[in-house]
Amino acid sequence: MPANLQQTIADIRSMKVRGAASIGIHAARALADHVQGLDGTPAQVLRQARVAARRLDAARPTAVTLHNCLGWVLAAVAAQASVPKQKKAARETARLVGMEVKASRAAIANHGAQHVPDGAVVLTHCHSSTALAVLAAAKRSGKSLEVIATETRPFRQGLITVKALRDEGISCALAVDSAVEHLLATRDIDLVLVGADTMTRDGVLINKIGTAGVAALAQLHEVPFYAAAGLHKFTRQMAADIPIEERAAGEVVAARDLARGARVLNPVFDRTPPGRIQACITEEGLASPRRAVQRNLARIVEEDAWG
Ligand code: RUB
Repeated sequence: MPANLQQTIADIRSMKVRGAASIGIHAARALADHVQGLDGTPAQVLRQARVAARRLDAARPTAVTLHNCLGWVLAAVAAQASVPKQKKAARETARLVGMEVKASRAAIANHGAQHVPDGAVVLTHCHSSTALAVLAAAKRSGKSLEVIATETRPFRQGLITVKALRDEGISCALAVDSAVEHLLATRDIDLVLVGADTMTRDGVLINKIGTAGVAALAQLHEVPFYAAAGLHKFTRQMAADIPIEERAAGEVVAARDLARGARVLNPVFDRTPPGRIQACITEEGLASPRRAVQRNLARIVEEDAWG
């Protein structure tokens, strides 16, 4: 496998590159770079690009942004009748994918910020660049806010979140995941805001493990739960058809600390049903999960590009 492709796959698998949006942008760029080195007829180039895209796609199976961003590059390659045009189209599409994902985040930030009340206390889970963009936009618009970030075991993305919040000058606190119910019960939390790895055809949000539980507890305490999800997070697949990635036991506990013979379960995403989601924050504004799905699916690239 060419070095760049292999390196990108390794970086995604090891979580050096993580978070759905960032994974999608990196993978699209790696695929476009790979296409630059391909030879043969246009059909052969397309075939080799599809093989590379499938390898990249398998690096993290749950976040559909990866699949969509790769699909956009493949569709551009498939549409060209000469190899030089395929290479140019791959390069330009990867660049556009990067720009669109960033523009999507900015649009979501604008809409979302309007729904964060001045003085709000917000609970967030994991590290989502999109959820953070909403909070940063609210802060920049002059609102005061306080954010409680869950630690998000086992990878502890909450530490990235609090660092990013602090860099934005947003007052924040870190809490262990198991404190969520207590915090919802005892603090005046105005809303819960998370990102999205995938939004499925049946309106289900797939996001970092623990999200579904946080949403259930938010519903119990009548705290609105929002998911920031741009176009590239949507898929025609149903939630049950999206595999939930299981990662290594060593991310949870060192082997020496675990009783011999005990197993470790490490599913890293879960499924939040639409009934627990007040709204998705999309590029067009707020919408119910089902409405957001209806709007976005029409724009998602067809699977033909994958062959
Ligand atoms: C990250 C995660 C994030 C989404 C959205 O999981 O679940 O909430 O990817 O992020 P991991 P963004 O750390 O396992 O990749 O808004 O940046 O796309």
